[in-house]
Amino acid sequence: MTKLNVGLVGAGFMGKAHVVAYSNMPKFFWPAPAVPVLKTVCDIVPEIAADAKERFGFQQSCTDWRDIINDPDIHVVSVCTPNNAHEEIAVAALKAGKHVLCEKPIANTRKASEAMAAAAESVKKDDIISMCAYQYRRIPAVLRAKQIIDEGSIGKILNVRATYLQSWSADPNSPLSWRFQKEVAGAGTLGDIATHVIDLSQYLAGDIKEVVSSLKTYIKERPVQEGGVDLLGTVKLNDDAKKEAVDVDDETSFLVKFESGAVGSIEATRNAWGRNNFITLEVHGTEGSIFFNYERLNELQVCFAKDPDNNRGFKTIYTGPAHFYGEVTWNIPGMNIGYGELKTIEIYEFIRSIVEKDQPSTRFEVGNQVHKVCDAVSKSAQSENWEIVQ
Ligand code: SOE
Repeated sequence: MTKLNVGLVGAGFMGKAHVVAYSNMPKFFWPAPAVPVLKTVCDIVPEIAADAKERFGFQQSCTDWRDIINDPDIHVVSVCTPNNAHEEIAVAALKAGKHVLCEKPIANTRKASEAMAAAAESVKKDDIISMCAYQYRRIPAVLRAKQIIDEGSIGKILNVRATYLQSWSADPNSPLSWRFQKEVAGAGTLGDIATHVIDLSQYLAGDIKEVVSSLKTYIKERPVQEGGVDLLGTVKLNDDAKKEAVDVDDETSFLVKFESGAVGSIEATRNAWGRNNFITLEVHGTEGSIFFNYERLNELQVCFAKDPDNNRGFKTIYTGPAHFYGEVTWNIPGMNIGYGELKTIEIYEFIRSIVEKDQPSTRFEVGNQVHKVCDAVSKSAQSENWEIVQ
């Protein structure tokens, strides 16, 4: 069986998610399209790199990502660094003939996202694969929703309401990690989480053509933590800790018009107490509606207009063996999948794309399209007008 050697850059939270998925993929998907081999892990912090080698079972570790790019035995690169490093690493990896899975958002600036999409385009002829980690597209319930829409069962889409609400930064004493620094993160909730629901909305309803938005920063400064590790609000610092300014948004909200004529709204915040990973999608069509909530990941709600008045309402489809990836994950209804299985499905699609020479649906060009929407959102927050996505 073909083996593909993996180089992982960035051994934090997302690095762990990629490793779990590379390791588990052949256990679910067998025979696997190819078997990933954990070859090199890189982190700029030497102790984290060394620790990740032991913990995750890599053959070696390094602190300079160029060692991965220059290694001719590495076939696949996962980019799990803070956002400002994506472009340099991903472009170098593609140019070196490696397949790249890059965490979202694709990049911090339009210039960088265009450069990444161009680099991916230039190596397409050599069957080099680029992929942006928009893993929520792989949720079986979301795939079923897409199928229901494409079959025409809810008619023409009129409206899409999408939210991505979390609470991990709602406490003012949650430390100032790189996610609150524009230079490193590019944006706050807009890049970090709104991008997921922009991608999902476009996946279900087609491209967004215009937006009018508002960006808010509620907590203007936060305590500075030691070290660069992103604790995602799991640690709270004392009131008397040294504080520094936050220069990104805590909340993004915008109205959208789709190319198709549908309209909708997107909201994202990490300051919503009580909401944890509250990704919701509600789509209203001329013949019915669908509703999805990540906090109930294995369920999809559907309502069909054709049902009799006295019997019409949302019903719950419980995803399992009869749905996408259901037979290879857990083949008893109700056993359910979670974040780990989702990342595993994403890695399967990445490796399958490489082996079948089939560019994935979330290739860099699609990441760049999401970035164009973010640009229009930022522009509109300044101009307070509708802005065209271009
Ligand atoms: C933090 O908000 C975060 O880790 C995001 O960066 C991810 O993209 C999201 O899927 C989970 O939350």
